[in-house]
Amino acid sequence: MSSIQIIGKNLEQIPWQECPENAPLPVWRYSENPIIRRNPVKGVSRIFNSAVQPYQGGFIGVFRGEQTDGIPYIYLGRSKDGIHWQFDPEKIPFTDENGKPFMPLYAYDPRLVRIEDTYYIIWCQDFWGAAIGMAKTTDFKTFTRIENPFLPFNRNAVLFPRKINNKYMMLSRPSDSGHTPFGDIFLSESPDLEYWGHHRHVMSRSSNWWESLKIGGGAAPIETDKGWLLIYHGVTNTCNGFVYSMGIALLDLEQPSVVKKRASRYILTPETAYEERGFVPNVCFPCAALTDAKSGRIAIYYGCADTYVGLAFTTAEKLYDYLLEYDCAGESEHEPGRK
Ligand code: BMA
Repeated sequence: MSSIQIIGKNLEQIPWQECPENAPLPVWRYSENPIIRRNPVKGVSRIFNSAVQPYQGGFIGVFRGEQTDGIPYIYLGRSKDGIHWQFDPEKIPFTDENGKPFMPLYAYDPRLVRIEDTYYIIWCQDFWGAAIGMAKTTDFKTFTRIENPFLPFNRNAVLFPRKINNKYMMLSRPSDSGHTPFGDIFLSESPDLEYWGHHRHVMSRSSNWWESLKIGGGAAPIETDKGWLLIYHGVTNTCNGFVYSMGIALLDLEQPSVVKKRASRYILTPETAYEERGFVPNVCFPCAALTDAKSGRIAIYYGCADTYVGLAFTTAEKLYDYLLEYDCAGESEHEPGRK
């Protein structure tokens, strides 16, 4: 067993189930999955690809709600235990910098990241094509948009939970406007969350079959004494369409475009009925992870088949052991990613 320490708060009430005996992978599913089922809110047929945070002794989250007219928006949900959720009946009422209503044409795959006392929501929206949208809140009542960080096309972004060398850091995956058949993870930094630059390449899709088409950030990186644990998604193509699995990498603490380790094997892949069957079959799409620094426990929230939300568990130690066992990071990945 290795030793790795999560750097962050304790979360005694983290949702948790012990690892089953002979678990084949370092991540195991909650036995009552999926935790959010079809038609969870009036006018919303499916909630998936969603993100949560501890809040006021319980949990709060931003949820991708596919409305019955097919348009995705972000809904707010609250929970006492992180498992049973109550949703607001209306989508999140974003405002612009002047307090006027701001509602993008669509909004999906939200991440929710806390930096100091502010919560940031990062999602995909229309900006003459798919691009990243952002907003902030401190009270989950007022949600103020921030300038779109990147040019189109980009459909997948997640912030780091603290500044690094005094800069905000964001991972994203530049793409095309459709069901992009390519994609690597890049890092951008900003002094103020408005102007982004110093772009660096972090990781490419690889020759490992499960991530050979494209990859993209998942949960906000988890800080540990060994580096940032990045739970991400990797996609492969088959004669029956894309398959989305979860992967794990370890990024350098001070220079996170440097990949220290990367596992050649997935940590979770669609294997259950609720992951294999749904609106888009064969999708495990991680968007958030709760952590308890004291125990090293990690609870992952992931979208299942673009239809449900699932919960899965692991520990920092299990992920790190797996990285040590299956590390495949190449020489070029140990470099900062600048050309
Ligand atoms: C990606 C995103 C995700 C979705 C996945 C599988 O391109 O659109 O929202 O979960 O495809 O359909």
